[in-house]
Amino acid sequence: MHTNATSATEGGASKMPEQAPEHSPEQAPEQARFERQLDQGIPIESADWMPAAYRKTLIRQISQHAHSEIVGMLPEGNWLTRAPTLERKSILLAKVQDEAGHGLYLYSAAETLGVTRDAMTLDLLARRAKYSSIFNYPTLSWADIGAIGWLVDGAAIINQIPLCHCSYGPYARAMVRICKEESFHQRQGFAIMTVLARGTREQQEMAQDALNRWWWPVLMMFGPPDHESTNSDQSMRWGIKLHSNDELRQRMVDQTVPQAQFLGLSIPDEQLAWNEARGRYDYGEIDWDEFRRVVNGDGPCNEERLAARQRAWDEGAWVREALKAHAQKQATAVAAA
Ligand code: FAQ
Repeated sequence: MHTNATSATEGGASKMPEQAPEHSPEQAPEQARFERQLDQGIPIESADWMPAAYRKTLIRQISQHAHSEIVGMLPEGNWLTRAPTLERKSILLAKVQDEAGHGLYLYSAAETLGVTRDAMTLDLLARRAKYSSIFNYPTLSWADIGAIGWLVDGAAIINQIPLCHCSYGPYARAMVRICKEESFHQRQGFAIMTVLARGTREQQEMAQDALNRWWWPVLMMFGPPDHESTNSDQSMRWGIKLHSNDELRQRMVDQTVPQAQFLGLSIPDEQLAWNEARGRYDYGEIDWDEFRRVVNGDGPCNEERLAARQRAWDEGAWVREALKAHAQKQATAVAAA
């Protein structure tokens, strides 16, 4: 079993390439080439020289993104055995499996930066790495499955379409397929909400209750307000982030309000109003204390989510052992041939 407890982002991961400090005179040509690639929109590839801080930021963001996809299977997984029909169950099963695939593409993209998947997982389990705040909320009714697809996948698309054009090639390419699949996920969520919103009074109430509980946490998914976003400036200079947290959050509001109106549901925000001058919606204050609490481990389901990931890690130890033993056996056979 892999027990390396060093941090992936701190450079402790076993395969992290050695690099001299940034801007050393010997690396000026590489630095210049890197800057030129960014300016010309030429993707940075894993074999290219890159500043150590760029590599570290990518590992942080991509690994956290991968963890989010995997932890994100848990709230919906809760409803696989409770889906109302066989058709709904098979659709949900396919969606949850897609999220597993997204996690795998993203772990693979991060691995091209020289970090191991084991090191990333151990960072998550040791709470050194984050995952999206949204997955620390419970799924209390079937309508929550609709709300997750409609709103959480909807937010994910808004955040991730720009990432298809980010500066790091393997991340950008992984995002293309992920976004296509998220688009199906969003539609299936909206389809669930449509059925409920056109259903009995009780179903309409379920749909409204789900929207009430998910709306604000979904807006928090985009990260802290721009003036508190510690990574944005640098990540935007590097072309890792193409739009600010607040800009993407605003797009989410503008896109979702007409959809809620179509469903006959009300957004739980008394300050929500169309601003003619801006051509966008104004919306109310987000509870950033709640965001910070959830990100720092004190959300409704943080303990449960990490316990599930820890269990999967422990129970998967024999698979990792078996894979290693098989690889060793093959290497020995090749050496002997
Ligand atoms: N939750 O300086 P910034 C999905 C942290 S996938 C937790 O603005 P940055 C698919 C942030 O890490 C959803 N932590 O950070 C799906 C940083 O802390 P650090 C995940 C958050 O990186 C659907 C600190 O706050 N998507 O939904 C959050 O420039 C349905 C300061 O923030 C991605 O990961 C948060 N919400 O911008 C799956 C997309 N927000 O690391 C299953 C890729 C911020 O310095 C079911 N990631 N923090 O210690 C990104 O676009 C960016 O990383 C942001 C944050 C926009 C999330």
